[in-house]
Amino acid sequence: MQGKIALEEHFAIPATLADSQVFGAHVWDELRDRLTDFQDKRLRLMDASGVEIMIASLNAPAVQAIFDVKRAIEVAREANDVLAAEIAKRPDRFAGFAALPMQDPEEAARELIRCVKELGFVGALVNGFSQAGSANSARYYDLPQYRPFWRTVAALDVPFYLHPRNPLPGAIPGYEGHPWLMGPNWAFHAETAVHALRLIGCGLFDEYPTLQIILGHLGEGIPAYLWRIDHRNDWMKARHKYAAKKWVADYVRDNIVLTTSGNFSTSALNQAIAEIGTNRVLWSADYPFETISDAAEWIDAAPISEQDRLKIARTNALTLFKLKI
Ligand code: GRE
Ligand code: ZN
Repeated sequence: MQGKIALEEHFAIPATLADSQVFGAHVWDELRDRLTDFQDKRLRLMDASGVEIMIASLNAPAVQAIFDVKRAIEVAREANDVLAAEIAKRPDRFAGFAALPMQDPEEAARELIRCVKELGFVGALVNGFSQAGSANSARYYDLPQYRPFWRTVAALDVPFYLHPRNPLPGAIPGYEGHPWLMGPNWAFHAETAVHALRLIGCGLFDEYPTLQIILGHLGEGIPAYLWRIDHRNDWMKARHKYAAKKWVADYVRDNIVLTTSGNFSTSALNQAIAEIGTNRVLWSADYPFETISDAAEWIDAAPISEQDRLKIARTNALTLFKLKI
C-alpha cells in the first residue's frame, strides 16, 4: 500500500555515528552512508516501498551513553538541529523525534519543549537508561527525579519512544562469554522490557494517565508474557507489590503503543493485536538496521483485514501524532 508512515527509523551525526559500527562492522561502508543520508537513498527507498512519511530519530545509544552531562546536552541539541534542518528540506516526507539528555531531567524537559514548540517535532525517542557522571551509572526513568520531566511530556501531549540499548558490560553475568546475546539478538529486548515494566510498576501512569510510551520490535516480548505477569501478580490472591494501582495489562492497553520495527513475524503481529488491539500497533522498519522493503512487503501481504492494514501502516500514526496531511 501507499501512504505508509514509519517511526523507528534512524540517522546519525558525526558525534554519534561510531556507536552503530559494532552492530554492522561487516557492512559498515553501506550502513554509515545510510545513517548519514536523508535526501538521497533514504527517500528513494521510501518511494520504492510506499512510505510517505518517516519519523526519524538519532541512532543508539548515542546521547544516553555520554556520561559527561554537559556534552550529552550539547550532542542532543546538535542532533535535533541537524534533524530539523533535514525535515525543513522535505517537510512532506520527514518528521522528527527529539533526542534528549535524560542525564539531566530538567535539561531534557527543556530540550523537549524546544523540539516540539520551536522545531515542530512530534515526540521523543530515548535509548533506554542514561549514564550520568560515570560510565557505570544507569539512570532509569521511573526514578523520582524524573516525575517533573514526565509532567512536561504529558503537558506537551507527545509520545515517548523507549528505544533499546544494551545493558552495561558485566551488569548481567549470564551474558558473559556469549557476546552474540547482546544487541538486537536478545539483550536489547530484555533490557527495554524491564525498563518499560519499571515505568508501569512505579505508578507513573496513575499520575499521568494520558502518557503514551512507544515500544518497538512488537513490544520487546511483553505481549507474550502479559498474561503471566498479571497471573503471578495475583498469585494466591497476594496483592501485587508495585506502587501502581491497576494490572500491568491495563497500563499496557492504555499507555503503551507498539511498532513492528525489526520484527516482521506474522505470529508476533497476531499476538500483539490479540493482546493490545489494532489501534495500538503501528508499522515501522528500523532503517537502516533493517531493510525497508522487507518490512513493507511483509505488512503488505500480512493476513489481516485491509482495514487493519491501513490502521497499522498509516492511520494509527496519523492519530497518535496528530499529523495534518
Ligand atoms: C536499532 O536501532 O534498533 C538497532 C541498532 C543496532 C542494531 C540493530 C538494531 O541500533 O535494530
Ligand atoms: Zn531502532
